[in-house]
Amino acid sequence: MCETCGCDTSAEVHAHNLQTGGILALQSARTSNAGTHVHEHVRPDGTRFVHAHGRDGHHHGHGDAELGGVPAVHPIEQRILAKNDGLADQNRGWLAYRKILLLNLMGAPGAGKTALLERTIRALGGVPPVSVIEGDQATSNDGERIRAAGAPVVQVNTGTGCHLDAAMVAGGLAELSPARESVVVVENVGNLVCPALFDLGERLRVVVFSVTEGEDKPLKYPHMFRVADLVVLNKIDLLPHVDFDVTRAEANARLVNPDIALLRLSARSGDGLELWCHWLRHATTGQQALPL
Ligand SMILES: Nc1nc2c(ncn2[C@@H]2O[C@H](COP(=O)(O)OP(=O)(O)OP(=O)(O)O)[C@@H](O)[C@H]2O)c(=O)[nH]1
Ligand SMILES: [Mg+2]
Repeated sequence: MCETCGCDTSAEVHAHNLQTGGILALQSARTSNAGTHVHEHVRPDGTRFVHAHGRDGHHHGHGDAELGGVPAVHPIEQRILAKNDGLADQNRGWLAYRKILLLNLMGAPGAGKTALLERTIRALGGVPPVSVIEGDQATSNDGERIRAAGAPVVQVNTGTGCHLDAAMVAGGLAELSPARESVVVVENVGNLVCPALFDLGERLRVVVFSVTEGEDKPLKYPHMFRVADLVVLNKIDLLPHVDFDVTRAEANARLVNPDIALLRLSARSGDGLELWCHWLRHATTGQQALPL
């Protein structure tokens, strides 16, 4: 059992590299040896080999005011989170050395995370290059959608786990080998609770929140909105058909996080996509996130 969130992480976590067809078993932050990644590869021809390596990234300061709002946790949970944070710092160092922007894309199941990514990959047209670590409990459906949109992707299946952690992302990064000065987006498992607790080593956190979810979600799941840099309010094409007060939803988000940036968008119609791509491109310059 994962004492942090109640999900069962004793199940095997698998990564599927959709470029090579390789499948490997990953460890979670709970079970991994800090700084060492041991996993089994299955080559496209079906042969297997076990592979272990350390990370060469230097340590970075956490600078993580975002986690200041973590609710009081049990000592075992604290140990899991502390171990995860150490691995996240290693990811951060590895990424900083290569000037890679890691973005953690979170949100409820069906909010439109993959739809947003598909459109983003097509709109950016490779400038900057984007690759994706896809998190889902099961299936490579989203990974296949990302591949069809034109980006390299590793699909991580968490089994019964309800979030990605820093060890899984480290395994995904090792498998992806992203280019220097590129963007890696982690689409986290659809969930408004646990992903907010686990630092992956990302520089930016974005919550996709759709107009079919109800305006009160920032109040009911405040931690997710507290740790986010940006809320993408998605599916605005549906506004004429749903009972959703955009102004109230945005006020609720600002109530829990006065500094949060907000962007209205439709991954269906493309409204707001240009501004989102501009925000993303600006983020790759390493400057402070654009206020929206
Ligand atoms: N009308 C409308 N539908 C959308 C929009 N964005 C996504 N959808 C639809 O919403 C459904 C869920 O979209 P996904 O992109 O799979 O959502 P997700 O957040 O990736 O879902 P999980 O990965 O399961 O957590 C699909 O049927 C999409 O076509 C939008 O802007 N407008
Ligand atoms: Mg998805």
